[in-house]
Amino acid sequence: MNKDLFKQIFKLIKNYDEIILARHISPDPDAVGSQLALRDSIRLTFPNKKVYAIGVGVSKFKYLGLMDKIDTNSITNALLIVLDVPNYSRIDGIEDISYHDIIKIDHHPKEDIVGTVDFTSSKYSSACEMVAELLLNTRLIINKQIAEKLFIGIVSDSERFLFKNTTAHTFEMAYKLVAKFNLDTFSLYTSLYEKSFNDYLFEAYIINNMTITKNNFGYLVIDNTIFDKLKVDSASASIVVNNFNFIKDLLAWCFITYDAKNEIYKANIRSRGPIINEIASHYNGGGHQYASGARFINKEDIEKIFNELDKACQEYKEHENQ
Ligand SMILES: [Mn+2]
Repeated sequence: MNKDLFKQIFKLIKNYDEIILARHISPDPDAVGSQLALRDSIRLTFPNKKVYAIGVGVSKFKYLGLMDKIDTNSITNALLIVLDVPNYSRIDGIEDISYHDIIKIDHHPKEDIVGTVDFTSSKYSSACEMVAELLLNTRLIINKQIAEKLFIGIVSDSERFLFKNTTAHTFEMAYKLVAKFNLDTFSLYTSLYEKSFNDYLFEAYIINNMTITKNNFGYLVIDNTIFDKLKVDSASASIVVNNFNFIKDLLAWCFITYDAKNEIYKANIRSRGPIINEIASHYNGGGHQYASGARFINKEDIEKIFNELDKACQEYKEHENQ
């Protein structure tokens, strides 16, 4: 356990009167859950501090709580806590914030953010698993609502404990949150997983249109008209990509959407074997070894990224067969 590190984190939080918590753009339940759980815990533990969660609010995660609106000019000497994000370019909303120290809490491979106190480790399934460990081992207070946010983040980022990032420690944190705070897991799963029938039709569209190569790489450039037709959010692609994890015929898969407003292609990539974040990094992306994303402007890059991923599947299979 990271006793010394936790002491340092607690001390730094204690020393600041203004604290800003931030996480990555295009947030997921782990990003929002870890950000708001830690915010609420600091507020409970230190009622006199000014503590704010920044970044764009997402209506589908309203059940986790709301972001704060702040007057950035009033912030003069803040501590910045960044969660679930390894690089400055992907932090949501800190452009106008001046801060002194940084606490970083993240489970992605290390990139350019280095915290004054740095809790970075890819051994954790989620930022929420890290915050749970922090809160359970310091004087930072947890209540039931905070425990719920952390549980949701852990469940979401480990895909219900199915992903390779799930460890005994992941289960231990989930167990402690559920047991200590008597969490109603069924209702939490409903908030997290309830979908419309059209969301399933969107999944069916992907199944019906995906191409699978002889190397077991699956790919699809999603036709934008499908989003209007089914009235689903284009961000759905980044959620449904997780649902293809136990298909025997797939080793890795990539779905591309085109964001017409920002004139950018977005790739969602998952893998059950080949390491993909290295490839994603060639296309202005990154993430985890088996779960990555990329964003690029040139249409020609679609074929290039597909080819690289297909080749990674081929190499993986050759290696497996040796
Ligand atoms: Mn995460």
